[in-house]
Amino acid sequence: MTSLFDPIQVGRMQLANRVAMAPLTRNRAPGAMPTALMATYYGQRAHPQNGAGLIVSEATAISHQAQGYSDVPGIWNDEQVKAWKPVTDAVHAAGGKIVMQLWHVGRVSHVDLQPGGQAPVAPSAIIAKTKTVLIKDGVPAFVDTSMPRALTLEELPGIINDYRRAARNAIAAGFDGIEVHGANGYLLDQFLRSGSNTRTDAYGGSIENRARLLLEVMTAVTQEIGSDRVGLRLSPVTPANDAQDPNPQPLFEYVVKQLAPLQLAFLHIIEGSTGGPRDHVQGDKPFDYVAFRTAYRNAGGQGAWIVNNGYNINLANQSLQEGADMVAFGRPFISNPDLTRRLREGADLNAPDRATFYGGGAKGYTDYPVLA
Ligand code: 8OZ
Repeated sequence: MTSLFDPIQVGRMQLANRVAMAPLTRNRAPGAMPTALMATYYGQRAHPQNGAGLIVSEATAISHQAQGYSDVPGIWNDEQVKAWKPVTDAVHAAGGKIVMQLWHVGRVSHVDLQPGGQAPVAPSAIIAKTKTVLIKDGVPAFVDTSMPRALTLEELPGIINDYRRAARNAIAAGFDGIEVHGANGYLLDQFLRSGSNTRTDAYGGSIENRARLLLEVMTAVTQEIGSDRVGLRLSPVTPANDAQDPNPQPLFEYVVKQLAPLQLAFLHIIEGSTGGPRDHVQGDKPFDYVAFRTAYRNAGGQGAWIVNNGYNINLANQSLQEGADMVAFGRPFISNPDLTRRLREGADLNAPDRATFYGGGAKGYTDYPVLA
């Protein structure tokens, strides 16, 4: 029987165990620059026996326009590449592996965070009924997102190039690969779903058209750095950030069938509502995750199938027996740098302190205790 604690080859990466650390936004990168404290944080979670076999970095902006929250890191310039190097060095020194999550928030942003105070960009000029985080004088405040403007057809190649540059920069910064953020109601997910995409050109309307930008981005990044170190995160039914689609099953099955020939290193699936109920429904029937995975495998899709959202050890083991290859844990990794060891030994978990999730310093970040 496969266990969470068995090693696995994922694309180019040999991983010590099947526990992944999910991407976690922590807002501790002022000016979009990673810091030494971030190197400590990731290094603490990278031990091959005690920590994550694979760390997915916090969502990282591929351009200034891609930013939607205060103090999230970026990967669009050489200074950022240089500043990320101590993070990847700390993870590798500890014996771990780390991929960078590449992020464009689309409409989930605020004019205060955008270049020149302009409107955020989106598939269509439809405001997201959600909040973003602005940090003023060190205090996080949740504020409404700004009204976006629709991207023109002519602008889309530039967005694809921003992903391409970010993938190249991530490798230059020492990352073992990248994960494209296609989930949680951000730009690529906004294109996928009819609730946020009412375009009448080749990027809106039919499922094929709504999936086009995501597939073009995946093709570009795999050409840039090699498909054996590229993954993608999807969240077929999440309502996060006002993501809405009445018929997610054929949409997401189409997406993964089209991805199969790319031979990605992994797909990373958020089951249910991100950080919430696993049985969340969009449309008129529950999402069939077995049919979804089967559609990918039957189309020849290889690579690891990573599942996420609200897992505990029993659910994780059950999922591995049923065909998942790895399980990602988010919030438990915030408060338990040695989560893998605790799961293996059945030890108690430290509870995370919500007040320190977004913004701040070492408190609630690098100060959680490990087992003796
Ligand atoms: C929490 C707060 C801000 C951003 C996501 C990147 O949901 C996020 C995020 C989560 O994917």
